[in-house]
Amino acid sequence: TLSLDKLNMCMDAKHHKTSPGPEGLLYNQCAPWKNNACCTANTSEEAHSDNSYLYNFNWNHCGSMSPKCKKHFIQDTCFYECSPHLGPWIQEVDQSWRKERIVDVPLCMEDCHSWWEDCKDDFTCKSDWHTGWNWNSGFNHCPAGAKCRKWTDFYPTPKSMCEQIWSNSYLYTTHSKTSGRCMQLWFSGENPNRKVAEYYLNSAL
Ligand code: FOL
Repeated sequence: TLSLDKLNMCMDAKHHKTSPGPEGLLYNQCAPWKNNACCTANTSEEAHSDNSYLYNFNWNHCGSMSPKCKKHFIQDTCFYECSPHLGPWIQEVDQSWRKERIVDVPLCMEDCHSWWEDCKDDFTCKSDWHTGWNWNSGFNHCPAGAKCRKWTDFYPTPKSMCEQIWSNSYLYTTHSKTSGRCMQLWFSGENPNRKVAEYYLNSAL
């Protein structure tokens, strides 16, 4: 590939732009990425709606997801769709809906913990949300035999949730947001994740 800048690139996936750039306006929770993003304004808006056309994904597959929990899934969607600094963790995959994915992105402990804390009273029926759903209605529902149970039955710890939910997109770390050694889902101002990607790229992962 011509001029592959691992510190500033977009993965080849379902909705990502071919290369990162400014968007002017990104919606609500995706706004922090507006100066340099892999998502379009439309994608950023869709990231905030239930059963969005992005993946037709139904957050409410075990009753309605609490707003405080959903906020983290919206943030995860913004991070996944908009981040231009995931290069060190992009891998090719053989999937119908994307050619590349992220694997083992080191997530800051605070972001993983607050996500789990805000979701731990919700319900789900699966630990890996990437595969095995029933899509008969056009949206994902729990497959036969997968009963809705307490969040903590599937994810006893923040680590188990962050790593399993998107099949190892994330790696749990004990690094804090100030360390420069982990990626942040939640930030304001300049994107702190470029320096983190630079660190891991140079330390050869
Ligand atoms: N967030 C992060 N951080 N990493 C991700 O990889 C990620 N991926 C999604 C959303 N946020 C993410 C996309 N989510 C299906 C399910 C979930 C999904 C995308 C697609 C889906 O169609 N699953 C089918 C299998 C499809 C296949 O692999 O061929 C299923 O069996 O349920």
